[in-house]
Amino acid sequence: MRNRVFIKNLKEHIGKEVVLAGWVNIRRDQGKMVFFDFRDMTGIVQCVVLPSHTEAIEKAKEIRPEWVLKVSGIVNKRPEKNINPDVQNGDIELEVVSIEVLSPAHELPFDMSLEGYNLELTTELDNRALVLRHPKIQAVFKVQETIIDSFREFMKKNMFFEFQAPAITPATAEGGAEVFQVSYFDKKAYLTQSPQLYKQIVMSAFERCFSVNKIFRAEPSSTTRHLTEIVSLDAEMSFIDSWEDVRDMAEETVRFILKQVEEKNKEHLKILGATIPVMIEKTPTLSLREVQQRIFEKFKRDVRGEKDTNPEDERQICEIIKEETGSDFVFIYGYPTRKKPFYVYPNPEEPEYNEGMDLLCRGVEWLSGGRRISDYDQLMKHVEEWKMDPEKIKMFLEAFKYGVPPEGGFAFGAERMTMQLLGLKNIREASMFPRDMNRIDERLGSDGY
Ligand code: AMO
Repeated sequence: MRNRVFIKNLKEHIGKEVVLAGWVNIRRDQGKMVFFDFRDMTGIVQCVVLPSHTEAIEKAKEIRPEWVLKVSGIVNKRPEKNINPDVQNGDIELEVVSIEVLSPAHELPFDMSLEGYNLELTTELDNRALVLRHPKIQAVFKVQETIIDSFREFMKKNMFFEFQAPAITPATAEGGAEVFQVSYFDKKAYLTQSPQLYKQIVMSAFERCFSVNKIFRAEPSSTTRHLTEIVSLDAEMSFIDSWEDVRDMAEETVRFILKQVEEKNKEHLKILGATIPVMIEKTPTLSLREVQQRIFEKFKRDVRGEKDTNPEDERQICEIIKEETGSDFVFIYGYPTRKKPFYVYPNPEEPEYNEGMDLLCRGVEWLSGGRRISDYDQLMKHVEEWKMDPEKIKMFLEAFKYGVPPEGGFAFGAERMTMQLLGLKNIREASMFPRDMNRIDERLGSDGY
């Protein structure tokens, strides 16, 4: 649309006539005048229609929330007594000269105003197409956009090479049964659980690599922290001295992301009432056994000897660390070697424990990673012990046959990060079109075409 002015730039046009295009938020009739709040992707402005503009006032009396309009009007400073310093454009208003209706809207099924909006999650997700217009919902995804952008930015700053990981794979990288099989001509194939094996191959050629990709987990349970389709932020780096180099890179990645969100999403954090998690200078790092001991001492709950943490452990260790250090984050390392995938590096001094790690934030796991086995013979030994068929991962093994430096990497789930950073109660709130056991957008099926 030629001549269109964006609402955020209105102040540059005081005293002049401009053309705006957008949606009606709310309309208020006051005697002979009509007021309405008008929004586009850049903000909101109050419009006032005076009775002297006879055609415009006729139209203004018809318009309803979500009608799409093209509006011409003069940008005026508001009289002193009408200034509202708490809202965008609170010191100006648009005196409407003419209104063109581009698209009327049906009556809304629920209150979409900032204050009145209060939907159950299920209703919210069932009405995603409309609800996406609400500023609180938009704020979540604007923050998520910053998280993903900043991950990419930080990786590139640190010379990681971005590659595109395949979504259809013949192997199940993380093992286990949580995979979706796809019907792929006459072959067996799966939706990728993780780009793990590919990122290690790419690292062996490019030293450092990362990918932003979809991963799929056929999680049979319906929890507040699991989705079946996830945006995974994956990184892999070589020439490490120890798994701690990987941990430090992960920590600096998070620090950068938090800083970017804090700077770029001030308004979004405010509207959601969210506070950025606290990352202290050095994030506390505990072994799994230390974590279990600390939980035992503090809560008298004995999980010592368990092979992994459960959600209760994760909540409790975060509570302990927060109380002691102020940190909302904690790294846990040293899991039982046989409980993790074959590629994880065993601690040479204590091979029954590995150099794998997780990062928890506010009681929930954000990231997994660690050092990997880079020695071909050791890898082959694990392949055998894990009872894997070397023929089936030949392409992966090939990379390691020809010289690979000590290496490691990590992966974050973008939705988990968004959820914990914003203090959302359910991971579905952090996914625009969430997929879980019960939800797959039936209302978008194309079978009926
Ligand atoms: P892992 O399986 O722990 O590790 O996954 C890494 C991160 O992805 C996110 N995540 C999930 N988020 C929502 N719903 C799920 N069902 C789900 N599953 C995983 C979490 C988790 O921390 N290959 C390793 C990573 C590596 O070692 O580099 C892996 O996939 O935030």
